[in-house]
Amino acid sequence: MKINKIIIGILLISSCSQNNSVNKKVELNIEIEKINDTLSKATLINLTEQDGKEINTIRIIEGTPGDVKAQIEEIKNTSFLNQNNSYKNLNSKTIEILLEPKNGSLAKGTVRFDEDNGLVKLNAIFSGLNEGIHAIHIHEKADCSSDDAKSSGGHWNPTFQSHGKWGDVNGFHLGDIGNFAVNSSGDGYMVFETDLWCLSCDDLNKNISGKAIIVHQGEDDLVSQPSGAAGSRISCGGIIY
Ligand SMILES: [Cu+2]
Ligand SMILES: [Zn+2]
Repeated sequence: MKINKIIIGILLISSCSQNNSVNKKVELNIEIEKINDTLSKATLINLTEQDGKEINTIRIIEGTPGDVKAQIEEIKNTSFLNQNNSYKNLNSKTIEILLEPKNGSLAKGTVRFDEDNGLVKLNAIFSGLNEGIHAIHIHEKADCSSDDAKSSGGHWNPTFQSHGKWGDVNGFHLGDIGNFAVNSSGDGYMVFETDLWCLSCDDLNKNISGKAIIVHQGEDDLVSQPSGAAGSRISCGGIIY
């Protein structure tokens, strides 16, 4: 019997935990084998890491190719939503992270990063915010565990510049993405791209993996030090690639 084995991908979910354990890591490896024209088999190996301990669970799914695919999709979606934070596709260097409300807010968001040819694109949508202008930054640590999100540290600033407007000749933090507008329904979006970032590369001055996206209650004035006087942190998500 001929078996075509295809490794379709790895799902990595990293969660800024809301309980005591920090940086819980979940990695889901999926292998799909075509047993014959009507039967497929998927092996799911789920690696979780909590408080330094690694736990492996293995699950086998067999059925028609359609069934197997549907079940995998469901598992991926459930993991993604429940574990709340990131989805990684190894092939396309894409990561999608969910921002969780902080400081008693209802502010949520989904931020997607795509890296291609040295360019990182950010596409983000937000909901549950107050109408108006809100700051968005990359902060130093992918740790959203505290209620005020201060666990994520200050602005990510590997090049030791002053806070400022992105691209300013007098300097700016590499986390100074800027501001976005929110409409009367509480929704907003942000599109941004730069070649000054990378997803999980060796250049510490570019690597945004391990940092956090923070959305603020107020507007970044692009001048005040050290962080633009943007007010409290209302939404947070760890960038774990
Ligand atoms: Cu900030
Ligand atoms: Zn800054």
